[in-house]
Amino acid sequence: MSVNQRISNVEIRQEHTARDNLARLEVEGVLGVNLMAAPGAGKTSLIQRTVEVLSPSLRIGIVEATPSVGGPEPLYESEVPWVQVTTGAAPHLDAAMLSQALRRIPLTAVDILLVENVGNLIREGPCELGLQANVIIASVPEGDDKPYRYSEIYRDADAVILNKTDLLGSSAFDIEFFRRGVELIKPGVPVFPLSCRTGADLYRWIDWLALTRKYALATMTATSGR
Ligand SMILES: Nc1nc2c(ncn2[C@@H]2O[C@H](COP(=O)(O)OP(=O)(O)O)[C@@H](O)[C@H]2O)c(=O)[nH]1
Ligand SMILES: [Mg+2]
Repeated sequence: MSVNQRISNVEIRQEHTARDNLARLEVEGVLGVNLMAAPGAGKTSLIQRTVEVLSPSLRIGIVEATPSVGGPEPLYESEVPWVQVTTGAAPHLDAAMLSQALRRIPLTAVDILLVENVGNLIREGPCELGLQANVIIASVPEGDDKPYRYSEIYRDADAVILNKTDLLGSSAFDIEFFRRGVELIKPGVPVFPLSCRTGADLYRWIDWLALTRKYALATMTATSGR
């Protein structure tokens, strides 16, 4: 078997597993959201804020992918279903790892599953997980050129968050340049500048998430005939 064939077999298996993951989420009426960002952009902070605002009216579950075990975890209230997955040398969480995590999360007690992917902006290997939405979190200290430099991953985005807007005044970040970059790569994708630290404009992300869950649920119900 050639190397190319082996690669494509892995991709086929991953795609199969991704579809299976999606089916498991949909049967339980769960919206799965893949949060992608560079390390330190604010994935964990955004999840914490989202839990604070939405729980318990919408029940959040969390999968946190980290390259290695350890750190001052868990970072969430004990009643929030939370599973940590160690990815080792893999650049991203993959469908098989997510599949294992889904077995450890009580999906019947979850409305929105937030998946904190490994901090990495390089799109590498089969990245399809079987989640319904991809969200990229950029942050002001990283600079305003990220959409131009990491266009592959921005192409996958259903929404883009610009975190740490509390630092805008003290940096040379040009928010219009950033927005133009996102628009160039993925026309029409919503951009939500906010601050997890101060809570400023957080509601735009929360509204989008709740609405996306509502539409996803309507689609799931229509397809499953429930
Ligand atoms: N100034 C500022 N710092 C933030 C904000 N959100 C997160 N941080 C800080 O950025 C660091 C990394 O945040 P974290 O959520 O752990 O990022 P992650 O690696 O993407 O999960 C922490 O020290 C946070 O306190 C924000 O809106 N403003
Ligand atoms: Mg984190």
